[in-house]
Amino acid sequence: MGHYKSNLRDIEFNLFEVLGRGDVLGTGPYEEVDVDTAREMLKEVARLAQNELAESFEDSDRHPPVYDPTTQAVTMPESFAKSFNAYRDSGFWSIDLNAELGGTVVPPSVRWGVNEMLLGSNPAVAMFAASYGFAKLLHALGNDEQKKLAQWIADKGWHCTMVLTEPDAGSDVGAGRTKAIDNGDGTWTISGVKRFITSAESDMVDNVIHFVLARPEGAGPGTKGLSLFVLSKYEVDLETGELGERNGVYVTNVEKKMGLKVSTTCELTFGGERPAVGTLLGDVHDGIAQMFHVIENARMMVGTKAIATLSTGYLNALDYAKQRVQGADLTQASDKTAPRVTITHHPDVRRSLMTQKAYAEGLRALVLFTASQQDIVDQARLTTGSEEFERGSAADIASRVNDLLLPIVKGLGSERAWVLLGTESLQTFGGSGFLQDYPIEQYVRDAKIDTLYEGTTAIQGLDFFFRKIVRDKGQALTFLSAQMQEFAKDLGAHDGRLDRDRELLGQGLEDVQGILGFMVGELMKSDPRNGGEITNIYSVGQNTSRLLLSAGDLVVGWLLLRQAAVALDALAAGASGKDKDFYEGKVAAAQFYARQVLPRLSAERSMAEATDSMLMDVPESAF
Ligand code: ST9
Ligand code: FAD
Repeated sequence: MGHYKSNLRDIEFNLFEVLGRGDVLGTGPYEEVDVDTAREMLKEVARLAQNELAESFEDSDRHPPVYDPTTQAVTMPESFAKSFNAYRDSGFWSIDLNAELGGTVVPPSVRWGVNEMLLGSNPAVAMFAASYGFAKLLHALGNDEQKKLAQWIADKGWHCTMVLTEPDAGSDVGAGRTKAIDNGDGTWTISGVKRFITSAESDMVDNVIHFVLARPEGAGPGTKGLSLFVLSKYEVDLETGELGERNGVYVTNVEKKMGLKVSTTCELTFGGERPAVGTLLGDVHDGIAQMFHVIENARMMVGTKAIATLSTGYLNALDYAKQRVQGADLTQASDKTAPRVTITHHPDVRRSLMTQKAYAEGLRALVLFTASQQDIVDQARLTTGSEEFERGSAADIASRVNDLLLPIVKGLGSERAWVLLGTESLQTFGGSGFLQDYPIEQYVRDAKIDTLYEGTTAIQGLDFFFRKIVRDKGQALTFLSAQMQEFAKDLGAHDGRLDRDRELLGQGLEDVQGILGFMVGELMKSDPRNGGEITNIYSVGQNTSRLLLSAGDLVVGWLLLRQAAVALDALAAGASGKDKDFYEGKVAAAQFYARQVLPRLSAERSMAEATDSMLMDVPESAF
């Protein structure tokens, strides 16, 4: 057994008891996988995640990959290669492929349920194995030759990379200077240096396919001037899959990092001894939109990684707390001879554990609810073969809601997970949490990256407000808010047991609407067309991260209370034994969250409404 503790019961509760995925499985495009098969799959992945995948987690942190600058090769820790091969041999990656590439078609919700366990157990395995998703994308967007390459990626398991970042182009991808020159024969020569590229080198497979944003000569500025090129480390005979000549794309450094050390983070140089030659994806210049198919998936992946880590952090902390005896019960504190108790008896430890439980389970609910929106979109795509949905149709709304929730999954998931792992999960262990005897210190180091890559939290906040709310004209937000409002107003249901919490949810919704209202007001005041002053936009910018996190906390509260309602029904129907404990835990977590977390939204609103130009007027030299 390794470090990883899965929460299969809760994943199944979400999928089958709350989200009703039984209605989707075994029918239509998912007819090959029914509920029983999905449950078996999840059970086997949980076993794999707790054993073969988790086994190398610690060793590959202590003995990270070694880069040899003379050969530009990387030697991976043997233990990690073993875990990676165990995943490859398991065949579960086939759920990331489409049917044409030989995949097993499952709804996205089941895929994210599986992914959670993979990401919680050994996130770097999931990163390297993301190549199957790239194959699917290449097959969907590529020309005939690229579709053949996609099949080889799927068959051979070659690694794939997403290549955006440059030394001077991080959040600002549009500042990228990597250049592409048309060779006039269907190929392009790429030159430049990219940095921080995940999975660009290892010794576990014999080829790597890079998906690279570069600017064709003469193309315009910004992201819209970028095109997406596909470059193989080695030339590939598309009929046989045989590898030929080396291409001129070289790993010129591998970064030394705070955590997630076994995931190789590479500097990639295009050109040198040989030219770096590739092809234009789908023969169209639409790079940033094409890359966003990858980015959307990767943002969901990073959020899920963070949440999965918080969940195993909490479960490890819980185990420790149930065994650690320290101090007397608070009611007997003055009696120096009172029996010593396990720390789960102390109110403050209970507060900490319940905070971890509520967030871990609430954030999981957020991932799987978001994935259930993807199910609707995916089903429509597979059934109609079209990417375009009628305005106002179920698929159109689900697609917008998914877009709205993605920055929350990524932004809130990573922020809450990284902070709570440090302030609560590690803290539960006392001084022992600081040691490498337990996995928590590694969780904290490994999870910090989640707030940074795939767009920092600030970028998620900007995306959430400007693109997912303002540009969407609030359609997805209005749809979701109506559902929350309806739930909040359903007083008296379940014998009124959730009434107080529903009211707190209603108040929270009002507070988040208040923050949003303030921001929209400032946005309007910044519009010169209405006689506004452009600098008022700074008051919006001071609050985008706040809005993202506040709206996220609210949605999590709603999802937890929905779960509590399902749990109360199950209890009323006579649940017993372990099930009874599980459902009671659900109700407790939701009520705790509603009472201890949601009221903070009122303070967030007050702080938002107090925003003025003061911060922006402070001279830089005064900082
Ligand atoms: C990284 C990797 O950090 C870390 C981990 C790697 C893990 C391994 C890989 C796993 C991948 C798995 C996936 C497999 C593939 C699956 C495929 C399945 C089929 N949504 O606002 P504008 C587009 S990588 C959609 O003007 P700026 C849109 O086309 C590095 N599209 O932006 C838009 O045009 P329009 C990660 C969006 O001011 C166009 O962009 N780096 C969205 O020019 C321009 O939009 C980052 O994430 C969206 N939300 O540029 C960079 N937003 O408007 C972070 C934009 O006409 N920085 N588009 O529709 C940003 O995101 C910036 O906001 C910016 C700004 C670059 C977009
Ligand atoms: P900057 O963009 O310089 O940001 C610095 C700070 O300024 C941040 O706090 C940011 O939030 C803030 N900031 C910047 N712009 C704004 C703004 N407009 N408004 C408000 N705040 C702002 N990239 C790839 O292309 N492929 C990969 O596979 C990949 N993997 C990575 C793996 C690791 C381990 C790391 C560390 C990075 C990886 N990246 C990858 C790059 C990653 O996506 C970037 O680091 C990230 O997008 C941030 O860019 P930056 O580091 O240049 O920070």
